[in-house]
Amino acid sequence: MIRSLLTTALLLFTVAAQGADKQPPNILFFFADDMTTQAISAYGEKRHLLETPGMDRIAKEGIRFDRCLVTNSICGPMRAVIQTGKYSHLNGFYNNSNSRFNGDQQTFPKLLQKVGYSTAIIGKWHLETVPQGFDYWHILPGQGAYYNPPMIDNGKPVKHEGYVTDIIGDLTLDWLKNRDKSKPFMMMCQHKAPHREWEPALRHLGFDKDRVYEEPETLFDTFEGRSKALSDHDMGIERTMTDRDLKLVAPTTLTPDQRRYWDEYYEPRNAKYREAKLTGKDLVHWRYQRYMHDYLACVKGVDENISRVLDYLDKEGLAENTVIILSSDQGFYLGEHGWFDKRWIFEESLRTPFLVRWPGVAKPSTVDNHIVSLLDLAQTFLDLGGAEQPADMQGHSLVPLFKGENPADWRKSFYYHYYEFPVPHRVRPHYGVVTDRYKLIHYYKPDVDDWELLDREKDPQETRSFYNDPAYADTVTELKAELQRLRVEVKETEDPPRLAYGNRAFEGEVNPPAQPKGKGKGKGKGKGKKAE
Ligand code: SGN
Ligand code: CA
Repeated sequence: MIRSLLTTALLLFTVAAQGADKQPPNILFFFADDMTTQAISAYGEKRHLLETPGMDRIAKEGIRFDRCLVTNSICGPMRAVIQTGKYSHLNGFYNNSNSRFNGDQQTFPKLLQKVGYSTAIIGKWHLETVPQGFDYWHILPGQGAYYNPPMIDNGKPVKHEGYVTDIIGDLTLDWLKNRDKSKPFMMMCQHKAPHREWEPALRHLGFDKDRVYEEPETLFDTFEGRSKALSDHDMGIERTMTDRDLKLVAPTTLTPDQRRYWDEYYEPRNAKYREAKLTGKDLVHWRYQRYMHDYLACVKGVDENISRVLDYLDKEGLAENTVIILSSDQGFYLGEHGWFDKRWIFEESLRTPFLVRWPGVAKPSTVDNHIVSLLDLAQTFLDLGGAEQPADMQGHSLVPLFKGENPADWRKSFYYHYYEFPVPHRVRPHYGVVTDRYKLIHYYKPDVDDWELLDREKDPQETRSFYNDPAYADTVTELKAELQRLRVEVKETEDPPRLAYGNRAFEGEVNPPAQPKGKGKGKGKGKGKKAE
């Protein structure tokens, strides 16, 4: 109680210090699911896969962080890390298969509410239990659907018509327009796209005019000399992609009108594909092209909806006092190592996009190379809001970096731990230490006990392990000591827990009850819209 009075007093003091008319900054957090740096033009991907003017605008008017890392490269777990500012072993949410978020624990939105913020979350939540700490929540149950998605509006099941990314954009704008204007806001606008099965807005089908995308150099990685953990994966373009992924069958959620539009684009192309009877590498080449069209079209939808919201902030004079942060729950493989999906400690899925705009504070067109993490977000949000940062949170506020400072004691190494196995994708649990140059990795169960050392300077594609190379013996010794130091620091000193294997499907409380046929339609705000 005393603490909360003190924080309120601090907030009032901050308001006074900034001038009576200036509130603490609003925070607008754009989040996407599985959106990787290779798909954002501001990150300068060699393959030039897509133009993203909306996101690029944030980078141009602010800071592009080049080494924002995740602690556990998968969806639910990273969302729990963001809520709590704690690693999975302390917040209790290890994996998508068996975990449920304990919403009674300390989270940043609850603490922001206490210092007078209005808080909202719209879009993908994926933490199974009911969101806490939000004045307004309007979320997708579970993974959500791309077309005509059911959603849950503050506990009430609703059915929207249209395309999920546009609906989340609309709901975000509606909330911004109707919010309590006497308070600063913290809005989490969380897109489902571009998550598998990468289903684009109908208006974006064929957006690339059948362009042929350059392939990554490691599309046919053989994993020679690597742990069995890698070669035994189940996330390959060749091995794992399904007819649904490849749009050889249509989703069941389309209306008949939408389905006609869909077939018009895919059917002639699919007919050609069937005729060609591709096998081996030719089949992988074809699948890669189809994957790129669909994934990138989904990102294009996200980009357009970010632009819409940025334009609204400009129009309303809100841009000036709103900190924009854009990120994703992890990176993603766009064919590197022959993969899609995420999970690994390797660069494409360890690193996640992180763009920040803070007019008048963050210097435009800056690139920052500090090792930062989504683990830092809770404290960053609290710091921005003038709230106290609880001592048991495990990150660091990024506000000094936003201001262009270069703290001498900033982290030089980072601890990572992934747990989910065997389904989906058969990626064996592993933990490790990451520095600017190296990664030391331990794949520890159930049927492997392998170490690898990666040297990004010598081998940027991460196709070799130097662990058994005598020239690296000292490096291995030093990194093992650093790994142990970090495990003590983050309080994961026990042997990794033996989590139950298996993929129990969850029916969380936030999943709406099944609706009788013909009922519950058209109740949502996206009513009457086409999925385009
Ligand atoms: C689904 C996907 C997987 C994906 C997980 C986790 N299969 O199971 O490919 O790895 O979600 O994704 S799908 O065929 O149902 O799309 S996450 O973003 O929630 O972590
Ligand atoms: Ca994800």
